[in-house]
Amino acid sequence: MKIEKQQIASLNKSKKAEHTVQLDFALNQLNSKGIDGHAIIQKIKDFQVAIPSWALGAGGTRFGRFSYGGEPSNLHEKLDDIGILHALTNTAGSVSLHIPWDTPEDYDATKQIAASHNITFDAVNSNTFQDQKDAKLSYKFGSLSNSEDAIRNQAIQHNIEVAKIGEKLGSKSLTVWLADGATFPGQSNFQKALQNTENSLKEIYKELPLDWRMFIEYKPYEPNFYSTVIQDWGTSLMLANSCGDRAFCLVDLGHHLPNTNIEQIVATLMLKGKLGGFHFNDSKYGDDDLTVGAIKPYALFLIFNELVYGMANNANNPDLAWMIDASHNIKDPLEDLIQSLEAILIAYAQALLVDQDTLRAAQQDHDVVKCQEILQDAYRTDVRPLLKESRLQADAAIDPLAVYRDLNVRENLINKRGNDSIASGL
Ligand code: PSV
Ligand code: MN
Repeated sequence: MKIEKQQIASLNKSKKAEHTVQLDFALNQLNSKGIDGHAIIQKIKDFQVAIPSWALGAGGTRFGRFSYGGEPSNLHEKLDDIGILHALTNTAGSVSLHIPWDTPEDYDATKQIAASHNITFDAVNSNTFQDQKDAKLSYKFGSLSNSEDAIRNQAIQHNIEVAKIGEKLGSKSLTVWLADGATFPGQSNFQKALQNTENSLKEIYKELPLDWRMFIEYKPYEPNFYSTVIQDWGTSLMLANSCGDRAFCLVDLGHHLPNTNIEQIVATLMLKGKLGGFHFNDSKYGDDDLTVGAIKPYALFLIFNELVYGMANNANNPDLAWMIDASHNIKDPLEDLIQSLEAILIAYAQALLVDQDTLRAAQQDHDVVKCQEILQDAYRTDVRPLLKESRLQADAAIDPLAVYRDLNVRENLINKRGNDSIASGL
């Protein structure tokens, strides 16, 4: 299914009058504070978030999985779904492939379909957290950290292969996330596991094309419950530094112990020019993979405040690879992704409103009350009319969720693909 611009334009018509009133109000409000709302609209319009190829079907937990119906059962259908998201939102302009779940069979056809939806290929993700069908050796006790040379080597070769696949599609980065660790004390030697991981990552890094980046993702626990080899940002930074200039840390919002100050981590990594990738989701307890902004929207805003500050002040930090990394267990995955994109853009736009100069002056004066007022004034501003306008200007939907429902997208997908098609992934 492909959504035509014309269909969106005609549904936009009914929302236009109300939108114009709300936009005028928002622009005037910003204008009175000396903020150019149009510049913010442009920045929102330019912001693109990669959609992971594994997030277009229903996710699940270890207790079960409930299919959604109409799920894409191959890569091309997944690209079609991202095309729908991009047509509606103008924010989902790239895909992040997980290999081997979504290895292309016909590269030209895959590239053609992606191009027809204006979708580019973002970071490719390797997978050494599962044993693949034809695998000779098992990752049950680790991959890049494994104590056995042959297993480490298999995992290294897989990562190199994933980069080769990405190269054929125009990707420019490889994300490595390891499930390696230990479930029980004494199970593995911490020092040797870390050393093996460092050596393995260096081997992979050495083979990457010179215009590629490597992102090293960290996570404190799960699937191993006692220890994880790359457990935190410090370990990730240490490994990135030892690999070289084109290796960076990747922050996944769900990969922190409760109450971790993620905004401070972001600031630290950007100061050092070492933040490369970012995975969005939200959580209450652990790596819950819930819709970003659903549980802690203020924390998301504070994180974006540091990201915006870093993007303006840390020229040594590269442009970030943004990606949604959530699991859609009970909601329609496409609706959930639309909600995610909205939450991301809201937090981004609010962070753009922060008056950095006044904040700096208030910090210098140790005026703590004023500092808080500045942040909360930005956070409490309704920026949704700016998001709507950015979409309207890009021929996307003023209200993507409403258009999605008005066009009966899910019903159409079910009619075409059936009720029990299953998307690959977790
Ligand atoms: C691991 O929890 C993770 O966040 C990594 O990014 C994986 O690639 C992704 O989820 C999907 O399994
Ligand atoms: Mn992730």
